[in-house]
Amino acid sequence: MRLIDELKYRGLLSDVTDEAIGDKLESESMTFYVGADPTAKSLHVGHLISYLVSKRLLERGHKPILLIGGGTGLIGDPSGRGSERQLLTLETSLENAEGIASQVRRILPNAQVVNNYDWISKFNVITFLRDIGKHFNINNMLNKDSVKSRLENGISFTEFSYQIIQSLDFLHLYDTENCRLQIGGQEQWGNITAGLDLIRKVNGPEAKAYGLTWPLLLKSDGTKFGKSAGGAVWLDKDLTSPYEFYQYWINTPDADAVDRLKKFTFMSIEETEEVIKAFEEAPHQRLAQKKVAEELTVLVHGKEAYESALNISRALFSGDVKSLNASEISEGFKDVPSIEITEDKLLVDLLIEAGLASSKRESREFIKNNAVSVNGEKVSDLEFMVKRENGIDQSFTVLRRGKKKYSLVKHF
Ligand code: 545
Repeated sequence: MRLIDELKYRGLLSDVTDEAIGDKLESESMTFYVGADPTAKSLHVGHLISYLVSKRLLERGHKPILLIGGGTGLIGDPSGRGSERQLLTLETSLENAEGIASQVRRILPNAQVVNNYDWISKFNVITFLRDIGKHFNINNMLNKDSVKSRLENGISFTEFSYQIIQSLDFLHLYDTENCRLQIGGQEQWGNITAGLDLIRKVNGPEAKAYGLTWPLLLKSDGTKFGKSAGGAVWLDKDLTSPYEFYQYWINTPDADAVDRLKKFTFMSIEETEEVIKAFEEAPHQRLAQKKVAEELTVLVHGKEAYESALNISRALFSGDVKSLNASEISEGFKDVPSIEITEDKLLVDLLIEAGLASSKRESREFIKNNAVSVNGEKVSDLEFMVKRENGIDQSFTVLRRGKKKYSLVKHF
């Protein structure tokens, strides 16, 4: 199957600037690029698509350039936004750019990474207005969706000019790296085509370059993709732990699971179809979600972190928390209420302190009725002491009442 048809099958193709790109991608190796502005210090799952599509092109023999917009980040892309952005300081933009560069290097270790601050910051205003500005027609610029949709509420000259800067990047990479293709999300169409126009104006009408976009990621329930209850799902493990990252994908609603499987995994189409069949026959087994969660957690956090996430999920499901180490406990129980104790205590008293019982009488009842477990083991002894020395790695004791009520005891 041609690469372009595979992208179509996976729901990763929105538009191309020229249908000829389909055969071109089969007959020659093409240098292409995708950009990301360093608006935050980490990428989140919504930005993954850029690097996954790049990986698909790379695996078919094309050469990726991953551009970090240290320069464009200082201007602010109006595409897909209803209002003016807060300007980033130079310091933040360059610092964020570093963070993002190291993330994309981990996902695509063999790709070239560039920062457009390196060339954009060198432009002077006279050459910019004379040599570049002359090629831009204000009517065309006003006609881009990113600008048109903002005219009523206002757009600064800064954001209005953004499309010129992104075009400069394409021209720069076309000239210096023989880059022939820019890819991006659907709302980047205007910026990408502006770049193609500039390349033709500067290099003559035969200059051949292409653009390709993928559709916006949607969720079947209308909520925003990439957000969990705790906010954005980041690729940085200090912002979103590998376990939370894994859980985000496991919790994909059934209605979206096949779409995610096609877009986010690298199984062959035959294998993908087999998983889809198995998933549709028994959706409750969540095979599609598990495949996506596995591949992405391994890709972003590594195999060990994936195994640990799986371990935590299994232990929480079965209640066998003893099999976890202290760091897995703190990851898995991050959202569970916790208390801190400095001395050993009677379980009867601790249940009240932890909010798992409302009185001593109730506490005794729960214990006598076999409803309480400590570190995964049922306790029916009313004299039971919770001791630091019996804690998991002598740091944590997990209390559970009934099926689902948990409390994490931290020993100090
Ligand atoms: C800058 C200079 C270029 C080419 C492209 C750019 C970036 C582009 C843009 N892209 C988006 C973005 O989001 C912030 C990243 C988070 C740290 O603004 N003008 O930078 C997103 N992009 C990926 C996809 C996108 C897009 O990185 O294209 O559609 C999201 O899926 O919103 O020369």
